[in-house]
Amino acid sequence: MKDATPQTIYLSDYKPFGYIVEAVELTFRLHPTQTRVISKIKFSPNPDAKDGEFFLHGENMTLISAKINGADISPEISAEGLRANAPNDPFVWESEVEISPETNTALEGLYMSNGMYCTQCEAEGFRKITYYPDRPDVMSVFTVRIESDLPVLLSNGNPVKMDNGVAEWHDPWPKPAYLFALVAGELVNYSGDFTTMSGKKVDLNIWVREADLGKCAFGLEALKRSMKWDEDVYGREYDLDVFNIVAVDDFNMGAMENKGLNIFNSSCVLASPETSTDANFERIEAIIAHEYFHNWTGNRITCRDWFQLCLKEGLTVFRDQSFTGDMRSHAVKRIDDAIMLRARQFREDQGPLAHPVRPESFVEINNFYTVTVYEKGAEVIGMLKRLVGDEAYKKALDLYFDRHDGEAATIEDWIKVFEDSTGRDLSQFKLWYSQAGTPHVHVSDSFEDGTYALTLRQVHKPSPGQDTKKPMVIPVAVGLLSPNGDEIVPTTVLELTEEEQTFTFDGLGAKPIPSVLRDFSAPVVLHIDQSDKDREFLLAHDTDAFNKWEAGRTLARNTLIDMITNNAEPNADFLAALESAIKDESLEPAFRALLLGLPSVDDLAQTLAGAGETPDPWEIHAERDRLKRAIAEHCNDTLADLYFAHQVQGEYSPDAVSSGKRSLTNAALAYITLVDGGQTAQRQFAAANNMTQELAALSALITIGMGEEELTDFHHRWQNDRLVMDKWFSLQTALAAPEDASGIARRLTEHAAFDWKNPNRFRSLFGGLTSNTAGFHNPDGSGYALLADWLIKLDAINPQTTARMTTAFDTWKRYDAERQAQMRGELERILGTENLSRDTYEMVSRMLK
Ligand code: 0A1
Ligand code: ZN
Repeated sequence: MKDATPQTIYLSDYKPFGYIVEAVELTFRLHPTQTRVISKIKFSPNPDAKDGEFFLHGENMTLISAKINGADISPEISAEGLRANAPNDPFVWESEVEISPETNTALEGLYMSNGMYCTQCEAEGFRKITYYPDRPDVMSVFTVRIESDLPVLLSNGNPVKMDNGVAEWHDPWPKPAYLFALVAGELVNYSGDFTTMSGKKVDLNIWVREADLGKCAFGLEALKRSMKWDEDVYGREYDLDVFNIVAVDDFNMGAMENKGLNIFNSSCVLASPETSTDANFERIEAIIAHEYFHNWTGNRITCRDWFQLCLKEGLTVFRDQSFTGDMRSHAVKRIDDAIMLRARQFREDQGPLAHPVRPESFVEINNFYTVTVYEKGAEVIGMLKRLVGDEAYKKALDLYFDRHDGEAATIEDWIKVFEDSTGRDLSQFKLWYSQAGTPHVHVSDSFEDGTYALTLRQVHKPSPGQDTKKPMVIPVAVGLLSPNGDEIVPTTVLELTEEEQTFTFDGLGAKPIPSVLRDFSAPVVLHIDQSDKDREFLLAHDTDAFNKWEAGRTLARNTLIDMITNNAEPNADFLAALESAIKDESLEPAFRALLLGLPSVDDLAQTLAGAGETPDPWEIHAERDRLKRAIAEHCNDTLADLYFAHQVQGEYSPDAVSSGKRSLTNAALAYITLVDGGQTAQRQFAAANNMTQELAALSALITIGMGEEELTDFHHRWQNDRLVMDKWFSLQTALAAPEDASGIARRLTEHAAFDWKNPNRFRSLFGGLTSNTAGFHNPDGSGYALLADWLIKLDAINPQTTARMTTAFDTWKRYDAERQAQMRGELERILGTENLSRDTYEMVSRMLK
């Protein structure tokens, strides 16, 4: 193994660092292979620490000199850092190290991307820049000097000096090293400003290469909307003179919230109508908001240790979701989030990688930036808010900011704030942070003498390392409808705290139709025996948008499962109910587009596996296709009407209303294409003046095995635009027919534009393939083998992205013996690779356990 023997780190072993860092001064002499980093750090003994050992993290660097209080020392150096004898009084540490950004392909620490210097320090990248106590509970004030001939030199905080070849930055807010950032390059800025609620003007910049200047306007406006929203909704004001965003082409994740200097994967900030889809615009707005919101939830209040990651991520995701809901549509956003959570987080919870929202141990922290920590972490905040109510939530947050500003906090601190401000005992609620797995809630009901009784029972399945679990607090939002469609009991939150509980509603004239788990009030799997008739009723009458959609989705899922397991015909009542719902002009178009979506192949495989069956992705794919065709034929005229009636005319705008209409017409187009031989899609492709229309048409064509000419044309027009070319790669692997997908993917790896070292390009090709569930699970094993070959190759240069992409195999135990054997074989082959990274080692060995 390349890394030292993997060591497991435990939450229970937390100990504060022996020293306080009073101030940090860093000088960077930039050079592609011989960058010098000179540090001067004031330390003083930490009175709260028992252990006074002076250990500084440091990896992949050459120590040139080290001094304590001006005297040269010779510290003991290992692969992880250095140890020295330090005084028991305040002292000054000075060191000079040499690092090589150009050969840093892991994209952690200081590295180069297309001639530009940039950094990524979360979680533990700062230790690749200089010797330092690289842990989030060590916070300090940083002053940074950058020496380079490059024209733009950026770091955190406010600019102090900008002379020829030298820039100085000072960040007055104490921060952990993971929030440090530096950027240097030939960049230009798209700028604007924002006046904060106390009247302070902040300069805003998005730094890009000249060719991308035309793709910054939307991001800047999104930033201003985020700043305003955080003031209006959370009372949080920005706290520096400048806010800089930089777009970087080579980046392992989406973006990073470095104090005052957010660094973005260019795919998450650059946008233009010609090159970006509506979905891209919405995502960019959300990520800009997310990173900006971290300024308070993450930066001003950070995490004591990495086990507390959900403290900043769960809360910040919850905040960005609320923001998107406010900017666009709450109903549509909630449904989108639930689809995503079920597809990815429920999948994680069901498999060998399941872990609590706050894990208790890890080998490589980068492997825990997961949907569980982020998205389930956000669900936990949403449940807390639902349980205490909006007012109490606001009060608790004010207290959180007051009490913990400037601190590195824990989940215990977070819970305490709610307990202190509401007087509620939240010890049982806290189980959401420690128990892994998706709870199941079973519902039964009865009606007698005007009293309706709902019985809820919670069931918890074992997950790795957790065989038995305790009952949790589950907020189940419920409404009751009378048989004539009136809502007789508006949304009420039932608090399920015991294994089984019955809730009653008195004085009812007839047995109501229950609408349970409204707004997806808890991240659980709901089991409720409702007839198709009741679901059709809810699809037509439910006042809760989520459950209205859910009723349609369950009907679709039920008919699909029946088609898969019993070779049944598509349910005619479902087709009729769907048709009347999508015709309903009182429903927003984006919502109707969601009604037209079907559960994915992976989702259906998850459902079948959950019911103890062995799913066959090819069969699921075929039956899903059959249902799609049945919908297309049954709703033929309605789909055509919708397609023409909701076309957006005039100049493109990514606003919620226009993009909602496009999502409806494009959902219709996908069905229309199944029956019209591709004519409508070809026409749309030829006429498109924006990427949303262009890509939707192209996708519809590829799905029916056409689009060859259009793909060539697309390539020809967009070959010089990296982000659009990513779409070109992913479309082909994601939409290929099951039997063709791995062959197409393999051929694309030979394409001249397949720059595999660029994470976006690698992800677009292979992420496309693995999202194509049937294509990836080709029974001949070719999808598995291809992915494993490339993961082994990528691991040698970029462990982080490799490790994340191994999760494509995390469902291996779901499938038939042959597929299982093939996947296990590939996992074992990866694990047996010489010099495998710690990241990939941990992921693969967890999957094989
Ligand atoms: N904190 C960032 C995400 C992020 C995490 C890790 C990274 O490198 C390992 C990079 C970015 C966020 O939540 O947006
Ligand atoms: Zn985040």
